[in-house]
Amino acid sequence: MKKNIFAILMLVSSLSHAESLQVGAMYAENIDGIGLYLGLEGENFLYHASGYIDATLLVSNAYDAEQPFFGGASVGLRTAFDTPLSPYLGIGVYLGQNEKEVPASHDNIDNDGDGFKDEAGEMRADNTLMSAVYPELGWRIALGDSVTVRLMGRYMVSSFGRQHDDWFYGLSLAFNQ
Ligand SMILES: [Ca+2]
Ligand SMILES: [Ca+2]
Repeated sequence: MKKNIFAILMLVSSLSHAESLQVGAMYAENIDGIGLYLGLEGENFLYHASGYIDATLLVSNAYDAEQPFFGGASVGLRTAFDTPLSPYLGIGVYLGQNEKEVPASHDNIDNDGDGFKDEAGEMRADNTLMSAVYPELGWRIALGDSVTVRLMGRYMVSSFGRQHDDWFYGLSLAFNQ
């Protein structure tokens, strides 16, 4: 998971048209979830739309009781108006995964490469993928030319099923370069 996040951060940092660094935090009450993201947003990605790519960490016991951390990336579009205070609408996609150690002493494979198959206590890493699509809405508040604040609601529709869907409410800050 750490390797993937590093790769995503490298991708984010190589986006040449990006105009601002954004960082944000979200909370979802029903699934007791937390979301953290860090990435880049380009103000005029399309006509009257900004685009972004974020490294995103989602944490919820509802996703996985043993390993609730899902690391991945979000990409999306948001309507953009050239006023200091404006509502906005957006849509995005999240793709992430977690990794946990599970017992592997009955699969006839030497999972840890120590020369012994299925010895007592042998483990393997198990990856679980999760994807989500989300509509987003909120307010965008420009504080001068250098800082933009967003208050947002994001409804995550998860590949894990409807019991994992929830509203995330968040605050993000963008620092214009
Ligand atoms: Ca082994
Ligand atoms: Ca094994």
